[in-house]
Amino acid sequence: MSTSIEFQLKDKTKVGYPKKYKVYLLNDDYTSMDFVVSILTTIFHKSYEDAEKVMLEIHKQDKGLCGVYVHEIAETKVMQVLKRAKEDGFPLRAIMEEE
Ligand code: TYC
Repeated sequence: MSTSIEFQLKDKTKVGYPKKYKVYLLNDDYTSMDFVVSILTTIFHKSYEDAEKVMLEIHKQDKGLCGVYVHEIAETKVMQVLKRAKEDGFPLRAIMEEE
């Protein structure tokens, strides 16, 4: 018995690669450099040295790439940054852009 549900499921199957999203941190005048480094080591799993480099790049260029992820993970990273920033009283912002 060939059922229409079978065809519906097949038609909805996604093929190919999922879209990727770049997550950036943005510069501001109030967030401490140490806090940004701690965000980069804990949420984005950078080494201390890489975290310092990215933090300084953001400080000088106004924005810096922290990582590239599928949509759900990128969204989670942005939310984690905003939550930690709020808890610590910093205005740090994170954004995501389709790659
Ligand atoms: N500009 C901040 C300062 O001078 C440091 C900073 C770096 C803030 C990166 C945000 O995403 C940022 N304290």
